[in-house]
Amino acid sequence: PAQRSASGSAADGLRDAARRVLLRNWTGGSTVPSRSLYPHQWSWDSAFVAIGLRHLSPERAQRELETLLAAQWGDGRVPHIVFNPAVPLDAYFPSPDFWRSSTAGAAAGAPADVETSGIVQPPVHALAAWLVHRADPALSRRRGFLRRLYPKLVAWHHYLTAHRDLGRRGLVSVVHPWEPGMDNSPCWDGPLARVEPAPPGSFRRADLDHGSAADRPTDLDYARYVRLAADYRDHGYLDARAPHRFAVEDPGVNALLIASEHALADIAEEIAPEIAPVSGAREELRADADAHRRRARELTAALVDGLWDAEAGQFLCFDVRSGRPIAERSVAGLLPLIVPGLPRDVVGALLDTVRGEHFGLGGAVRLVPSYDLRGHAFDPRRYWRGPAWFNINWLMERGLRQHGRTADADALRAAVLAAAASSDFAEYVDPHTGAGHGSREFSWTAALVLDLLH
Ligand code: 9WN
Repeated sequence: PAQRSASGSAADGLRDAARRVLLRNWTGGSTVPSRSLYPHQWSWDSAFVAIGLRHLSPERAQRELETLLAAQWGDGRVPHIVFNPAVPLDAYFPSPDFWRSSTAGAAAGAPADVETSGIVQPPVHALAAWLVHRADPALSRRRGFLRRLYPKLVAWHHYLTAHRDLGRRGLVSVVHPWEPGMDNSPCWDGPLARVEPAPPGSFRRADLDHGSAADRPTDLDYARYVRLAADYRDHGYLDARAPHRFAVEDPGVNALLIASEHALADIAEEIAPEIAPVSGAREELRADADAHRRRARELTAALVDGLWDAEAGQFLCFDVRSGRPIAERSVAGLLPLIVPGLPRDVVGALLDTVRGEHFGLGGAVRLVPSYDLRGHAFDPRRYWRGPAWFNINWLMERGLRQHGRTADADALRAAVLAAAASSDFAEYVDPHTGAGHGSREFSWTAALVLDLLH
């Protein structure tokens, strides 16, 4: 009993600390990922934040997603950053004067009253909206939360499937390394090598004011990120016109889209009796759960056909420009574990791979690394080239639990909580030592701790 109360009070302490981070990082309508490094609203961060915030304030969790979706473009895209006009331009690069969304993005339907980036991030939002609803269904119904969000989420998925199937293989492509949220994954090294870097003096990296250079992408990476984003902008952010020299099908992005498509089916079932007609929304829109489930099955089949590598025992990224798979093991290739209805042999192989020598869960490491422990580019501290990230580990925990790996899921949950507690809610940690890197008091780390403690 003494031990139980000791761990009980440790959990209470951690819960309080996580709450304090989320309260401090709340700016009135949304949450910044980090007060110092990322002082605006980020797309997939907000989805993960909402998943934790629902335990603290279901209303704030709803508003987090509503604020993000208020900046949605006319073509359905949800921008990866929504800029706070009160923050000085030099606090984060690239700033609104680089993206110039309200003017350069006008043809793609960028909003006129708010500045955003022009690229996207993984579509975790419908999954987050469904989880937020379930935290307080009465409040959600009273506020018309799902009814208002549903058409926007449908338009978001439609943007991805209609404008971003660049490989014409029924999968979504990302067109910039910032889009899959794993900026400098070794998977992008090959496709990025074909991109002409922007001149070194043509931009100033604000991230190095806050983060150690050894923990961040290199200057050469940044020069290529800038070139790709500027090319997209200079073509009006129109996918039919932009050269998209970088185009990759990422299994993580597609897996999250599928999980979110299943969530859209749940949402459609929930609102079906009240949705017809949706005031203010496109008139033809009806909540159709079956259509969402069908689309989820089609995407799952395309994911397995297009990205599964039986020999590797995991999914691989596919370089649309070269027409070849990318021979690097990113943790993105394990994220399909969260997808319902994967073939049995695929699930079995993924579960072996996560515990095998490349990801080492339960052996060499207690948290799943972002990249192959044995990979030639593995670096335990450099961002997405090895460190363990909390959002990814939250997804892996969910995947393990969904497939009945309860002991592995419990151990991973305990390791996530311990690493968050000892690192002051770090942005990412060394997968071997658990030492914190990047920014501290990081919002999704705190939010997902709250969710796991719940
Ligand atoms: C670029 C905000 C974001 C995360 C990404 C992470 C990092 C930005 C950056 O921070 O990317 O979008 O400036 O490095 O890679 O996953 O959403 O937390």
